[in-house]
Amino acid sequence: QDDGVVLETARPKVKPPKRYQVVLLNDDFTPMDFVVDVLTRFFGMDEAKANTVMLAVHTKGKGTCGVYSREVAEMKVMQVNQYAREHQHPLQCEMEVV
Ligand code: NFA
Repeated sequence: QDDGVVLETARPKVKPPKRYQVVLLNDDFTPMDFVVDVLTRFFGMDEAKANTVMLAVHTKGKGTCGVYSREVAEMKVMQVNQYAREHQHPLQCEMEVV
């Protein structure tokens, strides 16, 4: 009888969505406090985590802020770069597929 069960065939064309790392690049001019502000404001980090990530970017040249869907990663990159320009800092944010 009709019990509401629908049998579906597998559709192997459906791929898992790609994930994107949002990365921050080091520069010689952006103040450390501003980078910590960015990391708490846009990436939901607490002060301690933001400090650790900021120092990692400062010493290694680059660092991951988080991993997101393409849409969310694009939005974070836009927001961070706009915020940095508004405050006249050269801080650069990019995304790369993981
Ligand atoms: N290198 C910057 C400074 O010494 C700080 C910084 C850290 C900038 C992380 C950008 C990213 N003021």
